[in-house]
Amino acid sequence: MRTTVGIIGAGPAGLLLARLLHNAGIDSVVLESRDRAYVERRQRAGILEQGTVDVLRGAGAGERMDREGLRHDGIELRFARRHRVDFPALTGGRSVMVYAQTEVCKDLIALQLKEGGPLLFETEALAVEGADTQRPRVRFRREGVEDVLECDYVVGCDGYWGVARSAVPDGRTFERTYPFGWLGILADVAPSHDELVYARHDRGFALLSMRSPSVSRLYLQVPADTDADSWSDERIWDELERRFETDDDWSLRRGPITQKSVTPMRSYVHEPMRHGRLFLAGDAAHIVPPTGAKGLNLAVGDVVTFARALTHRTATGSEDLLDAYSATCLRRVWQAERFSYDMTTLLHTAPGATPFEDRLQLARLDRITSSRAAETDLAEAYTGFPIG
Ligand code: FAS
Ligand code: PHB
Repeated sequence: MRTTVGIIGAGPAGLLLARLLHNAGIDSVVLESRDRAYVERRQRAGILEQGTVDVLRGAGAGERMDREGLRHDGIELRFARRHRVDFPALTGGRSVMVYAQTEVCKDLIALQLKEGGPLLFETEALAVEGADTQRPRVRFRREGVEDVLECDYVVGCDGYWGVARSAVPDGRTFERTYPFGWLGILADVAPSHDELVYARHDRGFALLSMRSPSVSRLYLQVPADTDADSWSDERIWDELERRFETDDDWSLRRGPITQKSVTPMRSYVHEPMRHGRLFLAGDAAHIVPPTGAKGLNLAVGDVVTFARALTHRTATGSEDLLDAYSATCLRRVWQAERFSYDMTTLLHTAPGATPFEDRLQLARLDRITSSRAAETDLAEAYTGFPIG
């Protein structure tokens, strides 16, 4: 098999890249180890930055998002008091969209199968070979048979556990793991608030998010080694109620929990994001804790940067933007790592934290909610750093 761009992984990074290349008239083949149903059902991100919304619209993949997505102009920070952060007022009009990663993937898969290049599910990439040659190859297994995909470029969009990163020699990694995780639930109940609520509480962090006007998505900070099934539904609702408690008449609606799982928390960056004709994008190169809602949006930034660079090379013969790919992406990645780390340490109670550290957290929250400059910094970061 031969193509211009071999894409490993059909998560949001791989699927959007195939779409952007298709729109630029550049061939690609996507290899995905799981089946379609799994990829479309895998619960992950829920918030799209303004920039991501613009990219999906520009790629012709925004129709259902605009019909079913929920535009949000703010979030609430809740800590002993309630404070709304007004995004458009602080950022000159920017907002975010509540539209789940599952739905973004469904839309891109449907488009790819309708008008894009080959998208091969249940096809596992085994290795990337010859990345430092003009003809990199992806060795893969499909229906038990090994084969090779010959390419001009390979883009590893295969997530943190994928194979592409191991084909980048002498990389440097930067990592921070957190002694807690998120117990996340999906519940068939109307969200108890019309915007996301980030709650800092002495008992731990809690997040109220949503998937639609009838489906809530909520998260609780729990010890990293927590087994989701060890928490009864009642205990989850009781704990959420305590962490979101206010001194006004706000109340949390309860409903049937349809899914629960624990997500570990990690900050991770691999440098460089390129080796020869192999490029890394998304979680294959970097992981952020979900507190800043940046994971999916960073992946979008990487593939937009790659598609622009290859389109530029195809049109002009210049490798400049391809050569700048890693540095361009890493500048944005480190800003998102910083913001996600700040939000995580601001809102989670670390085991063994001293009363002094608790006071510092509250002082930081007091500063953000009483200084326009500090609040603007958060609003700009949350609605998204510029791509490329
Ligand atoms: P993905 O991991 O989404 O996709 C990689 C794809 O590559 C997968 O489909 C995988 O099956 C495939 N693959 C792997 N190895 C392969 C191989 N050898 N051959 C072929 N295919 C292969 N972000 C938020 O903002 N909010 C959240 O609440 C949130 N929750 C998350 C929960 C979890 C458990 C995880 C892991 C991440 C979460 N994230 C969240 C971050 C998430 O949104 C990621 O940033 C996003 O999925 C990154 O997209 P991709 O880079 O495309 O990687
Ligand atoms: C989600 O809706 O899944 C979500 C929203 C905001 C976050 C993390 C997750 O910061």
